Amino acid sequence: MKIVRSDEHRLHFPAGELHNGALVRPFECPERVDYINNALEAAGLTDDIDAVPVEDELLIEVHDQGYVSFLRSAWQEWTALGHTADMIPTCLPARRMNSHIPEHVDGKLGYYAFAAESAITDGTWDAAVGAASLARSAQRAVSDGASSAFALCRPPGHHASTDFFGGYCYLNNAAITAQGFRNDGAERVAVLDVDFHHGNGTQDIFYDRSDVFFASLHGDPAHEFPYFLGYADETGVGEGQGYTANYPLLPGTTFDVWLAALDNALERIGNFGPDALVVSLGVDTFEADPISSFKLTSADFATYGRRLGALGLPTVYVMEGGYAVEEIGTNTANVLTGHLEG
Ligand code: 5XA
Ligand code: ZN
Repeated sequence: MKIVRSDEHRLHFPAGELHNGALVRPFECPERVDYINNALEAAGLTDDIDAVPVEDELLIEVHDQGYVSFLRSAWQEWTALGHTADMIPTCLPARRMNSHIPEHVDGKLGYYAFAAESAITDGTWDAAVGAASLARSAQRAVSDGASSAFALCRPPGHHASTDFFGGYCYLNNAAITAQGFRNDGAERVAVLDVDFHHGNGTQDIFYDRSDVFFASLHGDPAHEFPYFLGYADETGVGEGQGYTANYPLLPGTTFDVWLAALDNALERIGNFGPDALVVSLGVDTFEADPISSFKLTSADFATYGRRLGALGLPTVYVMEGGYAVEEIGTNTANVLTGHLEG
């Protein structure tokens, strides 16, 4: 399995995250990557390849041009006003309030956000493009013949849609991977999202398309972030009708229930017949994750990794969430080694 990683992620580390009404140290922190790197080393997953920069053309195939321009220049616009603290959106459009894009940077910040826990800092754009570049590089390696690759993306991406950020996500690395596969010749691509949280951004980006099948297993949005998308009755629209499959699962879900949902999703993916698979790999389904509620053990990650590997599809794993930092490496490496055994 090819591994793609870099240090650019360190450029992004907001001073605080709004969590349960308090400004706390962000759960999505740089040492997550350190723990994963250590575990990859211990597991012998060291077949590294160099990253190449993601093309602007691909970014704006997946994302809105105005949104990308905003992210690129947000920090400069903000600091030009004399602000020194991180950018946290405080005025977001509610129903019937988004017909105009404001000119003031604070207004644009709210317009392009859907959640307020995710700040923009000096290094956010460079780190986000760095993560997207890892995803694109992993996909290129697989399109060029590698059987599988892992992109150690940080910040994660699956909550970012065409034109909004939130849930620690700015650019949608999994969507960039899927679109990259399409551009490099794959007719059909499946995206499987196994993060604890619904991949609302990825779903939204491909919702009206029949060339990208999206399946997600996640905490029921009636009870869990991102609350407003990820319900079972969301199945696609227009050409995309039937190409989205959601498996909302109750808080406290154990591995047997989770695995039954996975098997159903894998059957749907098999019927779709993809040329490539993108896995949004969040390991916040772990029993000790501090912001999630599923009950998977470390051994369970290897079990389901074997199921994914047994599909025999060209596969790119894209890192998403996981906040039990001392176990994040083991859990991630377990999926990847499971895949290679599968
Ligand atoms: O997959 N998404 C996450 O892990 C981020 C959840 C943020 C909740 N405020
Ligand atoms: Zn998550």
